[in-house]
Amino acid sequence: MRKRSLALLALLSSSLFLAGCSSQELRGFGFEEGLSSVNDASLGLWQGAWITAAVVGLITMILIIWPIAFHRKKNEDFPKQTQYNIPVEVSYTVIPFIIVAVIFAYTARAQNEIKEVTPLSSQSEVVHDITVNGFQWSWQFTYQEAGPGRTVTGTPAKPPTLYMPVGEKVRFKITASDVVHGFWIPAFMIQIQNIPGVENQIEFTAKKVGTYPGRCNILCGRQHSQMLFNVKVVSVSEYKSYIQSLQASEDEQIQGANA
Ligand SMILES: [Cu+2]
Repeated sequence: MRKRSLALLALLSSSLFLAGCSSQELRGFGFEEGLSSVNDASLGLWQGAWITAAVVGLITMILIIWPIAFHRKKNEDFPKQTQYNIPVEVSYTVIPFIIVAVIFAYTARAQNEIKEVTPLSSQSEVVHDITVNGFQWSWQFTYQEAGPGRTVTGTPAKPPTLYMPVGEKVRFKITASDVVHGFWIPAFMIQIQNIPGVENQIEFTAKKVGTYPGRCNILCGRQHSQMLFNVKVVSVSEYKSYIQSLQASEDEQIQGANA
């Protein structure tokens, strides 16, 4: 028995090791802390939900294993039959209700924080505007600061790069040309649907310089898996010079790979 549990432990730890999880990712259950404002709002909820699930799972497992181990058939006597146990029935109704209510409250709080968008009229803080349009089979990024027509368009062969200034808010307008797509930056814990004829909005701040993969996460057709892009979080001055390079560009339609 002890050998088996040791083997199980070795298997578990090696699988975590092989999965390439850093200690920080392990703590964040697969996500790194402090990468974006959305990630700040969601990570606690994500960790809390997993811990709750683990505790509930453990208690359930004990409740199953305990009677199997200690209340096996002992003799041929017909066991005592019990009907209705009001305290047990009340507790298994009330406890899950409390768990769901607590998770719901934290979810609603995080969601309100994530959905908050600075009004267009607000002059008090720097907010950049980028439109993200999904189409079969890539992405178009339009930076309002670069002026009209300066759209970066990707292709499956040349996935586009989305530039974001570190530490400054970006207000995204999310649209689609044909079918529903899903703008997804896994590391930032962000997912919002691109819906034809609808303009969704999300605003967030990237907090750490680096390059992060982006994907489409709504099955949108044959080449859905090729709808990739990169998010490049750069310093504010680098972002400005990128916008200037877009303005200086001769082409109306800028290929994603140039970006
Ligand atoms: Cu798509």
